[in-house]
Amino acid sequence: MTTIDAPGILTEEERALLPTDEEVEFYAEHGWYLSKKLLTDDEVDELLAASLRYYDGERDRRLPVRPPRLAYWEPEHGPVQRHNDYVHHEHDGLSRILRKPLIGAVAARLARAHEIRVFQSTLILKPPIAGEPSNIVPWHFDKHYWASSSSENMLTAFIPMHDCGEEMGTITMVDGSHRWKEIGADDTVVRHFADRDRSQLEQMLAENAAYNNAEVVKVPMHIPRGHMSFHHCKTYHGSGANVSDQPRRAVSLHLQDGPNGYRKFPLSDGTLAAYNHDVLVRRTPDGRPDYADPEYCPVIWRDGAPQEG
Ligand SMILES: O=C(O)CCC(=O)C(=O)O
Ligand SMILES: [Fe+2]
Repeated sequence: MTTIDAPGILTEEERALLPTDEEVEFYAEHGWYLSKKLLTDDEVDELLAASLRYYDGERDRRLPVRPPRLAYWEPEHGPVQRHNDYVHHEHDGLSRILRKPLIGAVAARLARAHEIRVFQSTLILKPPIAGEPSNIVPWHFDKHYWASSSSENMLTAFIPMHDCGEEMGTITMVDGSHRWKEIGADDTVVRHFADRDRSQLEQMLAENAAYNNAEVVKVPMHIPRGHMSFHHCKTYHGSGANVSDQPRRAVSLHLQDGPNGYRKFPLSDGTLAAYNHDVLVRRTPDGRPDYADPEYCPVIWRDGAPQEG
């Protein structure tokens, strides 16, 4: 039996792969963490194979409605950067690996949380086309588009399916930027980064750094196969061109800590910040979108208690 089939329980070997106290401190200070080898070679093979079947059109279920800001690459979009949201919901083969308890246990240590749930999962492919503009991911932090989430401790695991370095356009962190104070009330920051002007984002990064008397220190994550890179939801990150001769294949697994829930976040235009979940998930007893709906936001780790499912 693999531990994927025994959620909530880690083997002794897996416990050795958790971040140490020093590494948890490092994450708190720097806003990012390169993990140990959390996926076995077989699991990475399985993730890759599942992604190929997904791209061939395999689905175990589909979203009942199309949320307003869904990223959903289809073959007719051609050789641009591919983004597909909700793969943990639509594809059991991908979901099985992404819900590996060890990933949740690492996230729980970093976020100092007792419970970790999936918030979103995006299957990503950067085609090996050096000049492809859509391959460039402009500077952003993920909390920018999670304003309707109450938590400030959410985090993301970036999970490549191969060694991932600079030539592939690996994810790059702005060291310590999660501790910056943000300038100003411009709530255009809550718009998804894909909608934003690229030079505006580079400038926003520089201005925020200056405001914090900080230097912009960019750390490209060199991620060996089976390892993954974690970042805090307020850590600025982005990534560059894929100048290798192979596609850069990854999943961005966005995670929420147990207490996270929907909150009303009014924007300056009078509307409320929203997330795609809001048209999909069940309601809480007080009528809010339930970001703990197990259908879309499954628990992958709970301290000390074997979980359901
Ligand atoms: O694909 C990338 O390089 C960046 C992905 C990203 O923004 C994330 O994982 O939050
Ligand atoms: Fe991101």
